[in-house]
Formats: sequence, structure tokens, C-alpha cells
Amino acid sequence: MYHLFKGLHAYLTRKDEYSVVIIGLDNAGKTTMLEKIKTMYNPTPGMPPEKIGPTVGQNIGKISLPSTTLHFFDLGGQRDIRSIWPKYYDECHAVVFVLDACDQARLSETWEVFDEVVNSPRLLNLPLLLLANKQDIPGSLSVAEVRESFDAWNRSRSTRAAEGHDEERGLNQDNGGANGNGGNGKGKGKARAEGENIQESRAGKDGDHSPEEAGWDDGGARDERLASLDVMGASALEGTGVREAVNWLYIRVQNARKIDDRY
Ligand SMILES: Nc1nc2c(ncn2[C@@H]2O[C@H](COP(=O)(O)OP(=O)(O)OP(=O)(O)O)[C@@H](O)[C@H]2O)c(=O)[nH]1
Ligand SMILES: [Mg+2]
Repeated sequence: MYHLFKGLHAYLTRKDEYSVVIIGLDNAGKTTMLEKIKTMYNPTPGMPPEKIGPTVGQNIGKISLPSTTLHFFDLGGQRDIRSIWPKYYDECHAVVFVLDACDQARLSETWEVFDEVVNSPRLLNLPLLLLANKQDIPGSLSVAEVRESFDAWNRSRSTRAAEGHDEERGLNQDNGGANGNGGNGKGKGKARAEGENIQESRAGKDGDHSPEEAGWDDGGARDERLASLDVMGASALEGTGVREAVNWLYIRVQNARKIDDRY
């Protein structure tokens, strides 16, 4: 009987566990955000901002919500450390990408890094939140401005990619002419083969991943992802927007689980 009650109690008090990775450039405020979340949700407060230094590796934290435990993995954002991020992708249920909304000088770098995250096939169906941090600093970009900045970067990226293709095609035609292939089918075949090489070299940047894993997806999935991208403003220092972000995670991980359960 005791075991029956113990089992029943364990079943009724069981919590679903989800892992959330927090990534973004160094100095974006990821650790400050995690420590603020701990302070707001746990009986023991997180580390005060003045004690936080750059993260080398990871910081972890967990919070308890109704029937749910969220485990956070705050990963270092310095350039050399970013290569560890993908190692967490398989095990996580949601991603928070934190950006420093007052560091306009690094926006382009931010978007390049964010774009790789968006393109990563292993994250394709996971909830992804773009958090525009440091809203307490006057002059920081608003949520609308952050979105506009990314859209503008994205448009110029597409233009660059199209120009690259045109240039490549021109080169191939030139080569084809020199080889006596002209603009015939062989020339086209060569262009395709070179395109495949480009895919591989992009993959090579990501270490031992296949081209697919490295995230070379310019198709509908990426567009869909971007169209439904959620951007929120926050101040990790003051705590504004933090509860909204946690609520967003809470709802989205459970919805994602329900969709998963259907298959
Ligand atoms: N004004 C303001 N400063 C912030 C905020 N969040 C973080 N900071 C400051 O930004 C600096 C970097 O914060 P961290 O939390 O260490 O940044 P990080 O993203 O974890 O950086 P790495 O660990 O190097 O990847 C610190 O000086 C923080 O006090 C914020 O919301 N507002
Ligand atoms: Mg940190």
C-alpha cells in the first residue's frame, strides 16, 4: 500500500523537465539574465551583477514552475567559445538568443551569428526567442528597431548572395568559354558542382558537421522561422521583461512537447 501511495504521489507531483540554452555575443548580458531569473524565481538569489565576469564555458541554473522545471544553460559568447554552442542543441527544448540592444557597432556581427543559429537544422522546430537586452540604457534599440535591423541585414544578405551567384555564373561562363564548353549543359553542370563545393566549405567551418547540419538552408523553413520569430525587450539588470520571457518559454516548451507527442 505504501508503495502504491508513494508511486501515486510521485506521479502527481512529477514535473516535466526542459532545457533552455541562452546564447548570444559576449557582453550581451546572458549571465546577468540567468542570475536575475534565479533571483526572481528561486528562494536563494542569484549572483549580483557586479560579481559576474565573462563566461568561459557554461553557467547553469534551474527554476521550478507549475508542473515544470526549466533548466538553463548560459553559454559563453566570446568568439572562440561559440563553437561549443552546437553541442547543446540536440538536448535543448528552447533557445534564448540575447543581444545587446545598445551596442550598435556589433549588430552586424550579432546578425551573422544569429543567422547561423536560425539556420541550424537541429534547432529548426524549437522555440527561439530573440531578447533585446539592456532596454534600461537610453538610446538602446526598441523591439521594433531590432526587428527592422535584422530584416535590413537579411535583405542585404540576400542581395549579396544573389550577386555572388551572378558573379559565379559569369566566371563559369568565362571558364566554359576557355574550355570550349561555351554556355552549354556542361558549363551548367560545372556551376552546380562548384555550388556543392561552396556548401561543403560552409559546412567545414562548423567542424565535423555535414553540410545539412551546418545549416545551409535558404529554403522555406528559414523564411517561415523568421516570419514567426518572437522578439522581446528586457533589462537583465533591472528585471523588466524577464517574467514575460520566462512565461514565453514556459508556454512554448509545453506547446512544442504537445506537438511532439502527437507524432
Ligand atoms: N545597463 C545594463 N547592463 C547590463 C544588462 N545586462 C547585462 N549588463 C552588463 O553587461 C555586461 C556583460 O554582462 P554579462 O552578463 O557578463 O554578459 P554575457 O552575455 O554573459 O557575456 P559572456 O559571458 O562574455 O558571453 C556587464 O557589465 C553587465 O552588468 C542590462 O540589462 N542593462
Ligand atoms: Mg556570461
